[in-house]
Amino acid sequence: MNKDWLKMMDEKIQSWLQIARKNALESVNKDLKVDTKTSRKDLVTNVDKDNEQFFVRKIRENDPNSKILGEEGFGDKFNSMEGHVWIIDPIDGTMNFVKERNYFAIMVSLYVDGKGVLGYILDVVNNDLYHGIFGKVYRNNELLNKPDDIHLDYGLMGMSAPLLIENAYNMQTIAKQSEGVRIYGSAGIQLISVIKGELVGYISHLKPWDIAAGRVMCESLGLTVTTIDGNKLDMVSSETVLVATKIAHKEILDLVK
Ligand code: 2AM
Ligand code: CA
Ligand code: CA
Ligand code: CA
Repeated sequence: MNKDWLKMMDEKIQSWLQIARKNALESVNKDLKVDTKTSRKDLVTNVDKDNEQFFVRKIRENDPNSKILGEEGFGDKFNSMEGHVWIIDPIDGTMNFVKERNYFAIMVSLYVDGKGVLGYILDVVNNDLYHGIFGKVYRNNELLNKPDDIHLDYGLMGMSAPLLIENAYNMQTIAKQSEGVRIYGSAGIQLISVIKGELVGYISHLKPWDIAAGRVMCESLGLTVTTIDGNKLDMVSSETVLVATKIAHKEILDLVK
């Protein structure tokens, strides 16, 4: 992997994220068009589509032989992680974006032969960029330390509402064992909290674009990222994902049914 090329791409991605951020903040106050996808709880806006098309165009200009996986379908169709694979979530937390105008993120990552090499989560409203490159993780330009390897019973646990309500995988027992549960409605914002050590972990049913950028950073920080069965993520399937400190990850796997 060419370090200079990655450094150059890092600068470009950061500038594209700022353009996508501006688009989101401007549109939310004037011309937001909201549609439903699979259900009334599954929304898409013109900003999700515009931002994804923008990233796809920029990536094709800069890395023409790569494959692109984007939530809104402007990328490519494939099922192998061979070569350069860019993964885009143009607005993560679309429901929050529409209803709260806060707590949403823009996420981009690059995997090379299945290994995460670049990962970006931009907390749009706070303009806080978390990014992983060369095995290190930064909040804006500040290097982040590894979070403490804490136990489940001394940590706040991030979850998704449907899993907790349905008690899928014995989720309510995991919730009770933790110090408390937090549900933010954006995988990206939840993963930022895990990266910062505010949450001991996070469990949600996720698509590759929900976890791709966060995974790069979590693994660099010594956190464990697997499926809820403890298996490796393949980054092309939809999975129930478990991210946690090393110790809590083991404790949670023991509670999963
Ligand atoms: P999204 O906003 O990019 O769709 C809470 O809804 C979190 O789960 C968000 O990060 C959301 O990402 C993600 N998510 C994944 N699948 C979803 C679905 N079918 N409906 C709503 N949110 C989904
Ligand atoms: Ca969506
Ligand atoms: Ca998402
Ligand atoms: Ca999205």
